[in-house]
Amino acid sequence: MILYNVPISNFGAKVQVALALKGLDAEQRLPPDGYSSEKYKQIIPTGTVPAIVDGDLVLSESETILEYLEERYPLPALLPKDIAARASVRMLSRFHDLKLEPSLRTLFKHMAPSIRDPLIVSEKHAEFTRHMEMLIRFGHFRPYIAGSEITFADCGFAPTFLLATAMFRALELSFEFPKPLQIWHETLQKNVAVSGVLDNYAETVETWINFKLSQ
Ligand SMILES: N[C@@H](CCC(=O)N[C@@H](CS)C(=O)NCC(=O)O)C(=O)O
Repeated sequence: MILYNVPISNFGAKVQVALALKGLDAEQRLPPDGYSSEKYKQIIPTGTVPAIVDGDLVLSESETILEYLEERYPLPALLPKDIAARASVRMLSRFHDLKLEPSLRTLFKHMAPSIRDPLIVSEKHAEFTRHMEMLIRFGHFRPYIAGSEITFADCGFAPTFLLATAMFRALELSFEFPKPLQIWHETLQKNVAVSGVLDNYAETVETWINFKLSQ
């Protein structure tokens, strides 16, 4: 399997966490000429990362990739057996992709002080905080986001919170990690597969932020 990714992508890290949890190896490649390039679109039509190629299958969209990995490589399972619990995992994971993460993504282009718009920064920080509060209300955190077992709902949130913590610190904005999330984070760190991916990702994030702050 080939995983097309760029090291700073939190959606790429989400797929890496899922691969690590399943004990799967993928050859990691950078998109030729960068994502969105014509050359890359000849391989991955959406031009986005992350994307995988597994035999004849070409797949983009992190959530679809996780669903595919779960069906193709069912063990260890990252979805619970119970139908209602599976639905909760999917809902939480989509909440990450479609609600929480996009407020952070908007801030990527405001990390460089020279082109920062303080109004957008403060709006998106408030939006992210509201979504965090929402998550605390409907997440389970016993001890994972969706319940007692690690699931693919944990895969997206872990890199995004790491990124958010570093970005808000660099922007000198408050970002309180609520208690249930602190416990969740400590539990995840004890998982060697997850912490291996997150440690590498933390280094990439730090380098990226230092570069942005110098611009
Ligand atoms: N919904 C996508 C989002 C991935 C995403 O936004 N990737 C960015 C890089 S981090 C990208 O490929 N951007 C290029 C584009 O959207 O054309 C997923 O879950 O995989």
